[in-house]
Amino acid sequence: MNAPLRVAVTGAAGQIGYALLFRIASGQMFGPDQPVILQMIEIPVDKALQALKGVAMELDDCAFPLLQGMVLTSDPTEGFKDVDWALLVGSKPRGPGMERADLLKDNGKIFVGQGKAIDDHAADGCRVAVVGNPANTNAMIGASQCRRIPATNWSAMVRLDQNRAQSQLANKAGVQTSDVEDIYIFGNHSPTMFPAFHLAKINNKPAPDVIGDKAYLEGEFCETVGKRGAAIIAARGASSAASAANALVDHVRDLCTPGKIHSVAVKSEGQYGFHPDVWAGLPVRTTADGYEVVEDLSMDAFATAKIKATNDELVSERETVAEMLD
Ligand code: NAX
Repeated sequence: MNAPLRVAVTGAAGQIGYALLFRIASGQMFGPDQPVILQMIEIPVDKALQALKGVAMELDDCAFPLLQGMVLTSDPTEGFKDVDWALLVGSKPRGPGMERADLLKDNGKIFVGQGKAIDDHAADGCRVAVVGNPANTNAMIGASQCRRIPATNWSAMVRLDQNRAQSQLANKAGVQTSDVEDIYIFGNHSPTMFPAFHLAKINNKPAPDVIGDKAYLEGEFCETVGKRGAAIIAARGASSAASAANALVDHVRDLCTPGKIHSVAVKSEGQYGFHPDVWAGLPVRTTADGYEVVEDLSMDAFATAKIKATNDELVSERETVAEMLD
């Protein structure tokens, strides 16, 4: 058996937390030989901490062989102490009538504090995955606070969008999801994202040839993937939780599996025309010690225009939170 990994999860009593923690503790994120210690962080409010206690009781009741310890806390210093992975799920939801700029700023403050706490207390080499929205910009803010933990150790999740796009293409083509490959998300985790269908393969053939409906791919497909979160809320009366937790399992597992190519929001270095300082969904190849962005994939006029639109949104988010960037 390996030494246990310490894994911090913020927002641990929330709905994604509830769908996530059991999968980490059962070995689905880090593998069947990797024990874990869960360091679960919630806000210092009785209701949240009480709910967190209940989640910990249920984790106990699963008697997971890989779960070697739990920390329940509202103190980021304690929560991030010595962690190898920090999964930043918790954030403030958008309230009725709240402006997007206010949401960006309110959440930005959370990620300033968490970025500093991670830099001060996490293990050397700690890796960070941000789920809490606006995820790309929150990752940018958190990473900007760090001096010890490099920005390349930070990522934000666009994997749910990749999984949604893969499933939509499979449904449209009447094939299994495993028949669909090379579908990647470019840009923001928001309706402006670009699911790059022109690169996808269905049973090793170009997806546009198999689907044979350009208007669908450029219109309904992109819109369905981009607005799937809102459609889930309309249907379920609550936002995506199990699918988001599942996507985070995929995101982290693939970031730990050299050779995997998958969609991750990372700090842009100007690839594909993204502003060099925004955090954009890009196809990355996991390497032995991190990742490299897959470059030089072909972009046609439609793809270039979609990337410009999502880049413009990321640049404007960056401008809104500029004073929080260290
Ligand atoms: P919930 O409201 O169910 O849970 C969030 C939890 O975070 C709450 O228990 C809250 O007390 C806690 N929290 C808030 N601020 C915190 C802080 N500073 N430190 C620790 N805990 C804190 O939301 P849930 O449905 O779990 O969603 C969590 C976040 O994921 C939201 O921001 C949501 O928008 C985002 N999502 C991101 C997705 C992505 O693909 N990147 C998809 C799913 C999801 O919408």
